[in-house]
Amino acid sequence: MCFTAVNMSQDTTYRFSFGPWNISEGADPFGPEVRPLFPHESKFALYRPLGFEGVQFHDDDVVPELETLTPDQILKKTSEVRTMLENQGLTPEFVAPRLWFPAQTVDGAYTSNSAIDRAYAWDRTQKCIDVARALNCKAIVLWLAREGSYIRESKNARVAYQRLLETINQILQYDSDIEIWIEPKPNEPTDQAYVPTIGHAVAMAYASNDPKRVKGLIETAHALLAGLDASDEMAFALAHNKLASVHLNDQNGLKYDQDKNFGGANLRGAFNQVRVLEEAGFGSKGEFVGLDVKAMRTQKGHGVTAHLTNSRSLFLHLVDKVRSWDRQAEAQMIEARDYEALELAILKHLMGVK
Ligand code: GLO
Ligand code: MG
Repeated sequence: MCFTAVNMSQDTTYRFSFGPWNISEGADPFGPEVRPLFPHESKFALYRPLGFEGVQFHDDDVVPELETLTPDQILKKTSEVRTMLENQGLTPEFVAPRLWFPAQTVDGAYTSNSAIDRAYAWDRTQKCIDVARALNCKAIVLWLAREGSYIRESKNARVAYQRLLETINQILQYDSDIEIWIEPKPNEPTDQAYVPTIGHAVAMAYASNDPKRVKGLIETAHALLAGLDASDEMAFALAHNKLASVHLNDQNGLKYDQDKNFGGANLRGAFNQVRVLEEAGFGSKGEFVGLDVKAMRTQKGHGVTAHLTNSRSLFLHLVDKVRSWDRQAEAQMIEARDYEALELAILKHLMGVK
């Protein structure tokens, strides 16, 4: 295990990404869409003008209804999307198998109690990797949505973790280049999810047959739902060289996964995430700053994107705040162990008052 040396600050020009699901029509579990349909294919033309160059995909965002298609049909559709991305100057950041929709994954995918359903999950994962490779995309994301339980007694958690590790090793063997980025989340849709934190994900990486190809994607809201500080979670992954991407957003307390605008609930928490990323040189190896934000249902429009551009610009304002933060004064306050002064200085810096 090696910890990377501290790499204080940088002049990274950040590149941003999001997934097409972040432009939505406002449906929630209690009500239907409230905005006119904005077709998937029209979303890609918005990326560059909005300041984004990375696209995050689910497998069926690339190839709709991929289950009903032959391998040749899947490849044909994928190559059309690849050409479209090239024409638009966009990079596919990752492809994630959407393993939470199909009937076969009601009780989980890789950790389902049903061998037939686990076989389905593996088949779908292979298809997802094939799509990623054909898109020239180097990573798949595992958001382990239904790998967990509604009641503890329904599954053997030890066996479930073994099954997850077997799947990770199978993926590594199936494709000798692909990286696996695990996106931890502690709950929702299940009551208790396996791999709830980045610590669990990093442990899985080290236990795998090729640790350097297994990394993590940290979402702010998911860390907060686990009762943890998102910037500390990011710092942990960065210390292990395992932060492949982020899903920046925000969360107001312990409730459903809100995907609020970055900094919308806790500006200081957002500042600290940016500070940790900046200090570690995140982005300098081509990593994207990903956003996983949901537009408010109240927002009017057709193809609503203000939540994306606002979160991106908030991030960039906070980069300025990190870069203009007086490090000498900080060092003196830390040296004097005057954390009262340090806290006030940070709050005033964020408010822009002297
Ligand atoms: C849900 C997740 C989800 C994933 C996406 C990519 O809570 O955050 O949005 O990020 O499906 O795997
Ligand atoms: Mg996410």
